[in-house]
Amino acid sequence: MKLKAIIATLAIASSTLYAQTVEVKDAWVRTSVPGQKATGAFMKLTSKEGAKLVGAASPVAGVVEVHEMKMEGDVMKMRAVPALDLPAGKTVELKPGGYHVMLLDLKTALKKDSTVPLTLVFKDARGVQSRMELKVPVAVSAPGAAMGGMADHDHNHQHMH
Ligand SMILES: [Cu+2]
Repeated sequence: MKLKAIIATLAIASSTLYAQTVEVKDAWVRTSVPGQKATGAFMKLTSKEGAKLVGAASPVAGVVEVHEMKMEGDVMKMRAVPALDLPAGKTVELKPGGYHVMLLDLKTALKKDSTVPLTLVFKDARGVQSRMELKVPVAVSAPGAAMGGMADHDHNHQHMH
């Protein structure tokens, strides 16, 4: 399975020369403890032209998926989605409790203040794939977030702008 993922990555490497039209802001990965198998990566994505986030990869995780989280009745459920729509000019927020990039089969504990390499794979309206390489900071909760994660309420809903 890992080999398959590597081959898929190589297959699209040739399209990395296309201009990036997606802006990534406020990316962070949640810390994990030794033995923990999964964590999430969160960020704000703004695509100049319509695009889709169709995949992701990281050397610290065996499997990386784009997930959606939502309430079904009283139960919070998450599931993998094949693609996340990025409408032109609209900022799509990946955050705890919503869309996120799920890092599964973690190979190491992710420590606060370290960084994690993360590759995002986008597909534009013409179906052309492009990759973006990121170094994402590891944090306990969203850096400077106006809205904390589900368990973090130390910011009293201050709106800075
Ligand atoms: Cu998930």
